Amino acid sequence: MNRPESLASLAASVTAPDFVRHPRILGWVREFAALAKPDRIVWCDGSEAEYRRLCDEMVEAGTLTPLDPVKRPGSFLARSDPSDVARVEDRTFICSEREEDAGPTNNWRTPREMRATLEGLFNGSMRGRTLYVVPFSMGPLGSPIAQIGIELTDSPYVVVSMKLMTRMGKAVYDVLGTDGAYVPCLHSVGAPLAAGERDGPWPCNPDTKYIVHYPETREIWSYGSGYGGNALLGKKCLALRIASVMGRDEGWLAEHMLILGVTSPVGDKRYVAAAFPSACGKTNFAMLIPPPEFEGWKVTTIGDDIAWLKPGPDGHFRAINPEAGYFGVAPGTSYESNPNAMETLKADVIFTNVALTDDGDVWWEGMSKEAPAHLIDWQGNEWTPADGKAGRKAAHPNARFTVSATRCPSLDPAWDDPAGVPISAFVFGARRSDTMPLVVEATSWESGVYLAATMGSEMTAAAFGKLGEVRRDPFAMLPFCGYHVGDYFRHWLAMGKAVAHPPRIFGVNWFRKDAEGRFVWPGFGQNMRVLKWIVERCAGTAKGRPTPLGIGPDFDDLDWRGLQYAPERFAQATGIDRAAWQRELVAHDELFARVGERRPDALVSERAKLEERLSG
Ligand code: TSX
Ligand code: MN
Repeated sequence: MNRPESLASLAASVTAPDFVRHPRILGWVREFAALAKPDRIVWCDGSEAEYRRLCDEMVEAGTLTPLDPVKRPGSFLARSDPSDVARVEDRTFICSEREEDAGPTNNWRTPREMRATLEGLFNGSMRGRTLYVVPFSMGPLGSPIAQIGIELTDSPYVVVSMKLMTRMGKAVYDVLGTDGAYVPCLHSVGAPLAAGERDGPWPCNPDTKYIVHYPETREIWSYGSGYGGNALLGKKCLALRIASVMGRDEGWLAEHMLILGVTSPVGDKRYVAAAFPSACGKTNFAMLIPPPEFEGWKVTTIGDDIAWLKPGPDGHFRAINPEAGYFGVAPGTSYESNPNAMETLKADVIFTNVALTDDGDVWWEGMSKEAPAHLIDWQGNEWTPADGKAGRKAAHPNARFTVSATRCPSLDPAWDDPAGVPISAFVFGARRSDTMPLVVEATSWESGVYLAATMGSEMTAAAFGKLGEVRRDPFAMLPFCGYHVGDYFRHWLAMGKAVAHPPRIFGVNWFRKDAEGRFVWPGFGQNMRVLKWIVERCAGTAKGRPTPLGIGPDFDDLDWRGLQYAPERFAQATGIDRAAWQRELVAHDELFARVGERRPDALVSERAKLEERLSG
């Protein structure tokens, strides 16, 4: 951004408050302000007063609707522009110097070309708006595993969302001191206001969107969208795409994983990190409540989406949740599927694109069996159950809640521990009606990496590919890996040797179906039976038997107290269909062909061993 002429005019007028003692940050803000030309600059301090003031201003502007202060205290509804409802994967770019470093699964442009394009778009993009300077820590403040980012944005919705989702505020500048490292994040909704022009409730750019990552210089530039993963740059952009590159370079892991704690009745506590693609109920699993028969067993939540793991001094991976809140899919969330989430959502929530009830509360598909007799839908239109029967949804299927983790009843006491928690097991799950058994333990680190690399999930929405089709999603990282996926597999293989005690690796599948198309596993809280087997395998106290896919439990190896579950049903949930697995191996080959030359030989060898075991 070399624009000395504009710099000269605006730069001098930009000053930082006392809590910013970092000349590079001031220089960067000055430079970007000279380009984007906001009407004013606000240096956010992260205070409650600031949060309330911004919410009030957004109510005034029509961006937020306050919900009923008794039914949903401290909560708001936002309706996005109907064109700005999800991440935009085809507009997401990894701009490494060389195309081969972005790999076959990412969109790529040269940094030079992309910078020129975006500097053109950012030029004047904040006219009539406020530029907010948002300091945030991904992970506990000052943790050796945490990273700091600063987002410059013209969206107050982004500021309040960052307050809920990250450790946001002036304490970040104390960690940075006068010269600390941070990830610079630029964000504009791309909707400048002409003099006197009235703003809409959800400004964005309907025609032009770019979500851009520069992995070598660790920068993020986002233009045109105000929505979630496109605009809250700490989450998918920093904590996954940029952090995955940092992890590769520095010897750690940034993963699309929940982290949960399991405590046994005798107080043995273990932590599990688990990766699932979308539509597998990741948040539900992170907040699982054990069935009543599992008295004394407790599941606690560290995080529901992202895990950062570094080799610890004790030879175990130590993990933190870089986030401080949940940005979860609302539809399908209910007291049946996730009571802890429902309790979390009782107050201090920003809902986006859910339906509004007549009494000032929210509703979404799956919250209750019966829909209310009358609603305002996510686009602000009248809605009755007849519209639902005609296929019009009251809430957008990707409607979201944004809420602080501190509201979650199952929040783990160590969730904010700067040292992180030791991880005993990695779990990889996906939605498969066939092939993948209920649970299997990999017999080696390499076979576990193969299992994770070849993960595939059946699509439940037509958003990506066809309904029911299997979409390969290695490590659930396909849209989130900031570099070549073959190098990512190589990094995982190497990380097994970076610690004396690597976690055991498991595969799970809650979604097997029988010949009639019915789910064979009850799922939800009953998954505790599988989780118990997993942590007891780690402790060395649970039995299992070798199968072609790894170690699997026999019927008697799981705890069935309180559940009538026939051994025949269990056989359906765990059986290995060799013909289906032959087709699966072909699909693995297609994936590895796509990965190309950089696929590690160790995975080719794992594939050969798997085929041999399946035909043996
Ligand atoms: O979240 C889910 N989990 C994980 C919970 C800890 N879901 C919802 C997925 C959509 C996001 C599940 N759906 C799970 C599951 O374990 N299992 C299923 C499939 C299923 C659906 C309904 C039933 C059973 C299984 N109903 C009855 O058995 C009555
Ligand atoms: Mn996610």
